[in-house]
Amino acid sequence: MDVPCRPLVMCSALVVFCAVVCAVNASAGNRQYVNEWAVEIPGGPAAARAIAEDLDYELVRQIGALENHYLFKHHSHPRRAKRSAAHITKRLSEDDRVSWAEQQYEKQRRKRAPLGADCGDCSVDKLFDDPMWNQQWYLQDTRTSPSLPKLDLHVIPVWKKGITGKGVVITVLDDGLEWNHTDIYPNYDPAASYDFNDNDPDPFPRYDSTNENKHGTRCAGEISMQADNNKCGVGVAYNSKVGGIRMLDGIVTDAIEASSIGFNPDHVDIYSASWGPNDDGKTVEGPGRLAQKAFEYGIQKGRGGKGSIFVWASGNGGRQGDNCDCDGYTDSIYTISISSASQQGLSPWYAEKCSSTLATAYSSGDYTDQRITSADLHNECTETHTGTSASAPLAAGIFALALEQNPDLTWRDLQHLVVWTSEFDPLANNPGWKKNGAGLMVNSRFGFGLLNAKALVDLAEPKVWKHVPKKRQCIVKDETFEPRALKAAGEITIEIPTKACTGQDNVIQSLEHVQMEASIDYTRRGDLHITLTSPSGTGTVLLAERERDTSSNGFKNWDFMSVHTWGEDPAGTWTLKITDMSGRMENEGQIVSWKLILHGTSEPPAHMKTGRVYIPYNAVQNDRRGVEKMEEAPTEAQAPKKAQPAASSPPAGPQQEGMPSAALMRLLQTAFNRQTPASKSRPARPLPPAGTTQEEESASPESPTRICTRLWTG
Ligand SMILES: *[C@@H]1O[C@H](CO)[C@@H](O)[C@H](O)[C@H]1NC(C)=O
Ligand SMILES: *[C@@H]1O[C@H](CO)[C@@H](O)[C@H](O)[C@H]1NC(C)=O
Ligand SMILES: [Ca+2]
Ligand SMILES: [Ca+2]
Ligand SMILES: [Ca+2]
Repeated sequence: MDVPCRPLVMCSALVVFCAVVCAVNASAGNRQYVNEWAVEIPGGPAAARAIAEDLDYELVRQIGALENHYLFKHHSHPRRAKRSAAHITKRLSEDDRVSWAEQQYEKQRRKRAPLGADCGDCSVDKLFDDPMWNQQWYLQDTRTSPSLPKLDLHVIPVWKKGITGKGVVITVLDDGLEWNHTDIYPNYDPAASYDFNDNDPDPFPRYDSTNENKHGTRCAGEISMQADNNKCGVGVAYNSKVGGIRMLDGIVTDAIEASSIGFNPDHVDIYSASWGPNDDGKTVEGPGRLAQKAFEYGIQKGRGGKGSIFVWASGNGGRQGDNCDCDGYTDSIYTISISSASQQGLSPWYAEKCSSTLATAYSSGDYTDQRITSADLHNECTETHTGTSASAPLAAGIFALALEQNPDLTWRDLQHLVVWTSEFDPLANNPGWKKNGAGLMVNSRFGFGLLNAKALVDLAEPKVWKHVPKKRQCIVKDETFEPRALKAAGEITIEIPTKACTGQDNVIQSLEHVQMEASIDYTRRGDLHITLTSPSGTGTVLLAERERDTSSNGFKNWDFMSVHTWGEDPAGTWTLKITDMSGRMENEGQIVSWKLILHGTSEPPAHMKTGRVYIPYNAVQNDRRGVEKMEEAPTEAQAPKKAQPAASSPPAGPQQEGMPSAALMRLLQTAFNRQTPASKSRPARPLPPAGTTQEEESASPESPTRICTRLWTG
């Protein structure tokens, strides 16, 4: 079997081999076709059965929630083939009863988890008896002094209000769920679960010697581990219901993705996905036709019409120079794309940058940083869950808390809540922050910042929250546009004046997402750099260079998506700029077409009528155990922040550089926590050399294979 190259293989010794061999692009030539066809049959199930019988197929099932879409398995075609069976597809499509058919092929999908070494614990209060609660630094305040920077996601105050995820259903789209794990079982929801790899209702993972399929169970545990049961740790939404969709342990096709994304959308509230196209730094891939339809269906019909919540890990390709702008799942306006920050409040080595990331949750960082605690296969526990894989479920858990507080939130309400309550301050010591024209701090590493569960849930309170106004869409294009040539060292600037559909129903005065749909031919795709500047002057990188992307395939109607201009008034002149600074003078190409799609509302949402106020995160009241309040001592750690231009920087202001003294404080905090007497069994590990924590861009990269091997053996 071709095990080393299955998309499921995680960062292991095999990666060395895999990095070379698996780096196929998604071009048709490399496809592995399977004996399954997705078929659209307007006549419904009876017609589907009849066609299947007539043409020698097994009717496997409807594809997710997509009416009239069915999965057929051919009886006499091989399970896998290099070539597509065009004659079979043709016969199907030419049947009068069929409106569309496509043979399914394998998609390269990777779990977003670099493997990690062991990590010890730190001593904190005993709110729960769970043995690993002490290690859950991202859920409770483990500071030993109020002068240290506050880290946690501010969840405890929400729990203290009695909000713990009750009545909210989350499913984890992954490699299975060990549902009888004793820290998960009481919250397990079979109605939110299915196995699309084996086509049965039981998502139990396949065990093997390397525990390859632990990922889904770990992600689910973060959300819904039981509290106070003396087992493992505590889930963010420990009274929510959690299910698993097993879909990564086998060949992933468009039909399987769509079935998973669209699974039981009237029952499931939140879908958490910590996987995506290869993070190899050279893939450009988005949802196929069916997966895209499944997203649209979920948004329109899911949760009784309020819209399914799709939470997506932004990707782990940082060290491969990858960039989530090229991942159509994180880049979708329908997904809430979540990135990671380390315990030191820094962007970790694996994180990707892009303009579609909405917010951030904690995860692993350098060696010395603590990681994420969860349930693990074989009824065990782990304290070493890592990567953006670990961040997305934390976010999903926080969103479950918001949905318990206010079940009427729409998918757009939730995105607005995230934008409006995420915190800049705990991540302020990173470069790349800018203030947009609506006064929102935003960064392509973190979106609008670190999730603040309490602020989000408080704002979602039904008596406070007003649904955001109806969504409008205004498309701006230039009918007279002629393709324009682009060369190395050249630059194309396209000015796009717009009234944002003023005078029409769909006038937009307050932006949500912006999409730039473009087709670009270029001899070396990875050398392109694309920016979009809004009328308010917010400059957004829509595409950054990717050294490994040597493809000459360009972009075909690719939707570059940005949230950076959220809340701005889009009327005025936008500027699209495409450059190539690679110095490779042989490069050439053209921009063939473009279309600017503005999403937003005709009036500003109620909560935005007064501006966003940013406060230092330490001043966010600490409710540890609900009794003590941290006094707010002015400290060295805060001092430099006050001096930062952050809150008053002009739109699209210059990047801020790291603040060594605060970074140092974080380092000290980490060191200090580790030296407390209660810390157990932590193998002595040196702190990273000074400097590595200050600026992650310079603390860079061994080759990916080296880091993987090192972590594997470490
Ligand atoms: C990928 O696509 C390019 C064309 O863009 C092609 O030359 C190449 O053979 C394909 N396969 C791999 C493995 O790169
Ligand atoms: C869960 O189910 C598996 C497979 O049936 C079994 O081997 C395991 O012992 C069960 N675990 C628990 C905690 O019951
Ligand atoms: Ca099964
Ligand atoms: Ca527990
Ligand atoms: Ca990626």
